[in-house]
Amino acid sequence: MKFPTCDDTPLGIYPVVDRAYKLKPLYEVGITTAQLRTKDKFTGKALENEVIEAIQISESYNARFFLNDFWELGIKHGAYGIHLGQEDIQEADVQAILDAGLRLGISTHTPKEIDIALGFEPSYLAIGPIYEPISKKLTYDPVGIDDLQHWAKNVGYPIVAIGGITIENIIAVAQTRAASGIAMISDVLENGEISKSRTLALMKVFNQYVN
Ligand code: 3NM
Repeated sequence: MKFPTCDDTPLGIYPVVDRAYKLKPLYEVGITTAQLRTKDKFTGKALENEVIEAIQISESYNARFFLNDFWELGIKHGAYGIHLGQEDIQEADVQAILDAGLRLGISTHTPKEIDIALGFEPSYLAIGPIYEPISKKLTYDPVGIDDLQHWAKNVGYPIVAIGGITIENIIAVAQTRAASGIAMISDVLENGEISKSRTLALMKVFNQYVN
């Protein structure tokens, strides 16, 4: 098991959105990696249509599009990659994702979970929550900057930092240079919709430190 890499450039600011239509404004300002995480918002044909729309728009911008959870739909419609949490990874047919040539990202929150994730030789590993998450309650304590740096050093895979990252604290994360990608749900939004200016501000900090 060895998943493909995510190409040469850092993943960059990595927004996680709940609707496919939110991807276009992100790509328009130069976002190169994004994730659709609809959770239980859609089912059946509506979900599939959302996935198709997301993949089509991502392909037209040559963006690295990761689908959260729904690995079968991701394989069927040719997503760039699949992102799975710790429980999902145990239930998914990881071999099928690999055989289809998709990338795989895995969420981790502790050194033990990092070890488990490394067993899958993924394309990247997400570490979080760096700070208290804004949009999701987690049972895990925030990892913080020091542990992010420490854990990332021993991993040997691209890291995505996630959880509570905003324009106010992103400099501390970027300065570690530990992360190939910095992911967020909330801070690219304004009143629930994509804010291009907020996104650009985050990208500016990332590019200053990571590129
Ligand atoms: N996963 P916000 S934290 C989806 O630590 C997600 O695995 C996390 O949202 C993890 O940018 C998180 O609003 C929520 O804090 C990120």
